[in-house]
Amino acid sequence: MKKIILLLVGIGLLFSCNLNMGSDPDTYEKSADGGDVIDYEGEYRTVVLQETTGLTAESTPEEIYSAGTAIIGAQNTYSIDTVRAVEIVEEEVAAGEQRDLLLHVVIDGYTLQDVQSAMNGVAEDPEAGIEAALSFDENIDEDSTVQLNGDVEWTAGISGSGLRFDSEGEYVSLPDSENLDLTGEEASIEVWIYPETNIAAAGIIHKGAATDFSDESYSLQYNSPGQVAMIFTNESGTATYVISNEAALQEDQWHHIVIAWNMNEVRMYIDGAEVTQIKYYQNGWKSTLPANFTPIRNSDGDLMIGSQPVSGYRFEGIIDNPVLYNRMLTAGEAADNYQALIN
Ligand SMILES: [Ca+2]
Ligand SMILES: [Ca+2]
Ligand SMILES: [Ca+2]
Repeated sequence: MKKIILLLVGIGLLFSCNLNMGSDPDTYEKSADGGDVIDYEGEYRTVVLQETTGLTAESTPEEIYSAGTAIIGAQNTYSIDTVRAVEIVEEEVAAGEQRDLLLHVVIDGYTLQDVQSAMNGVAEDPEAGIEAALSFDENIDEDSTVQLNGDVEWTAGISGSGLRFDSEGEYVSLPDSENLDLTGEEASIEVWIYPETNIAAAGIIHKGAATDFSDESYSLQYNSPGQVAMIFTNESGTATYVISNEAALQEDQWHHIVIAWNMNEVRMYIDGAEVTQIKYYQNGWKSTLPANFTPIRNSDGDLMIGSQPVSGYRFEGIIDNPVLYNRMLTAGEAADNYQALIN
């Protein structure tokens, strides 16, 4: 392998490079003319090996992302351009998923969330208040916690790819976890849907898997066909329906839905605009939101995307980018997130 040896002659240049490297100049060999010889590429290879020897098929997204960012840092320190960096990573790291992801971090600027999505099908981002985000942009590993049930198809989404549901028994499931419970004092659900046929009671994002709904804790779904509803089941097991009373969603186009709530209020945003005509149901129709609609009870049931757990209550069309937040999205965020992808 050809090595690049840089001869540093000028003191000023040497000084500035050593500053960049943060290393002790005495550790470098002396060249024939007395100047330091710094084997940038050798140093860089050492870092690549140090950062990647521990990586295995069992490594977490955090470990792989951390190695990737360390490799980028070393790339800058040793002035290795990206083309050369990729060659060196390919020479020093065995081929496989870990190397592919490292290269995505180095070349494509993958974030930790991107690596989580690629490995697990689901990402979290505590700083953004995101408990779970599913981009549906990567083929999901069979050993992922995200399971595709039935003949769910990959198709074009609102951003990258999405998933298409078109018959009974097709849904995505994730096992129960604290991230999915949304039992805190505020939360939001955001999702893009492209309905092809509006079906009454179509399940979009449903927490709970029991066919008698005994473990349902929340359900974003249709009420009548194309009529968006959110159902909260509180700790006493009482269900409150919050239903859009505006026109049904049009078929064969993308719609952005945000449901945001705290202990006192629920706000529903469709296609970036707040829904102002809402009706409520809790053991009968109510003119206002019942005060006891939350806290949401904690369910052990799976999260289901694309269907409720009974036949007939399935969504028909494409779903993309569902996100669960542990905070209320604002009206501005709902509008911005809609505008960011609709055109
Ligand atoms: Ca997507
Ligand atoms: Ca299908
Ligand atoms: Ca739970």
